[in-house]
Amino acid sequence: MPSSLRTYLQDIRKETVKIKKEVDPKTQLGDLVSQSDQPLLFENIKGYPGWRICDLLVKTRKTQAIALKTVPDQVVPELAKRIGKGPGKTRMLKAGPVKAKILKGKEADLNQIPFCLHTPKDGGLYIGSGMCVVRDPDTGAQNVAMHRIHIKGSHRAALNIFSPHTRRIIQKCHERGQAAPMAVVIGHHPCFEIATNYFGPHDTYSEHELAASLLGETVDMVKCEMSDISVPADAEMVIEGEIPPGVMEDEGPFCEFHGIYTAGVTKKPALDIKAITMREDAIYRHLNATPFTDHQSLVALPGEARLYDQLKRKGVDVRDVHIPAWGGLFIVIIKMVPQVEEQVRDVLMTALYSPVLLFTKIAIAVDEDMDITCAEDILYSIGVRMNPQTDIISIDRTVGLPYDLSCADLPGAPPLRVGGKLGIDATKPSLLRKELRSKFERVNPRGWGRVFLKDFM
Ligand SMILES: [Mn+2]
Repeated sequence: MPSSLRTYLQDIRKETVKIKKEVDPKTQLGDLVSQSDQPLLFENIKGYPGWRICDLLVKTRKTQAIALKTVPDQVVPELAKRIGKGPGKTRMLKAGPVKAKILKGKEADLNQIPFCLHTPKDGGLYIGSGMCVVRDPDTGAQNVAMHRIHIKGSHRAALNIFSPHTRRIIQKCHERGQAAPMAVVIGHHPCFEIATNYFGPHDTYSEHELAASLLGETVDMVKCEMSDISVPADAEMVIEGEIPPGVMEDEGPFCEFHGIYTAGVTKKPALDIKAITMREDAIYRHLNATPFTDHQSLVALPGEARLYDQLKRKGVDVRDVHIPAWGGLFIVIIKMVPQVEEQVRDVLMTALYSPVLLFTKIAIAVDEDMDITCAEDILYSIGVRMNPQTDIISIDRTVGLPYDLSCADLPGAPPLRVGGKLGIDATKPSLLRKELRSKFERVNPRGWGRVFLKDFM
């Protein structure tokens, strides 16, 4: 059976909390999602009989490991290896599960899908989980990226397009005076969502072929109803539309990845809905855009893997890389064994200016005995192993990140800001200073790793 959202929900069934009580997608669901670490499956959606909604599919290393069929501390090395393989195989089929229902024209009404309100001050209902596919009119190459989609009516939405790849393709269509077709794929195996958040170069293949590499299987594709775009056959649903040249809609406000509203209401390209295809009993994959949800982990994962790869290539004994949701995506943590002290400073500088990361302001290096996903271990390392006199790199007056409201506007040059960078070496003394290094070994209690409280309860 090909991998899909359904095979994945089966894989994570022991981790998943099933909610049978009725939940209102407009007033309750967003809040409930923000309260869980475990995957959630809502089975009773107010106003949408028969629908199910899932979220938090890859919030933790545990579920990410299930998605990639590995163990939690190998998620990043394994993902780096698979991205490094490049494209996998896809094949075109005539039909697939996503074509069980085909709705066109008036029937392609967005109101029938249980879209959710993410936060109370959002400008309206939003799709956060849409994998938006466009096709280059010159080369036929496809690009896939996630953009937030503001529902503006039964057949209209507004798009906030972050991906330069997608923007270029839409512009090409518009320069010819044509509308740009777009297919919004919702709900598939998380490997598709991880691949969709990859933003590195991929001139000869699309993110769907990258997903095939992450999955290690051939991905089945089908043609769209209203355009030449091809989409994964085993997705839950596809919303087909087109972006007409010069038509704009009010978009926002919407909660950003770092948990604040930054942009307010702005004019963004409109998406006119032409068709919806879906499975007979489609499950809506929601992606709540609040802090500490899949919103951050999906953006972080490809960057974590690519920085790991970049450091490995420089000869660093790097063990893991993490961009924690609880750092607003502005902090990157590197787990490594330092050969010499100076190497850590090089690693911190590399991380702070790495082209594979989107938002880095602070880089922290910790040693191989720390749990990189545990905030307590990170703070322990900073508290016990870092000397502020020698272990900090602070660079002031650099260009700040556009979304970082802690940095002042650069007058006359918005959205640029005046910012800075911070590197923290919280590793133990390097391998060169063996004796001193051994003094920093954390003391564990007797029986550590052998006796477990749960066995005594
Ligand atoms: Mn791309």
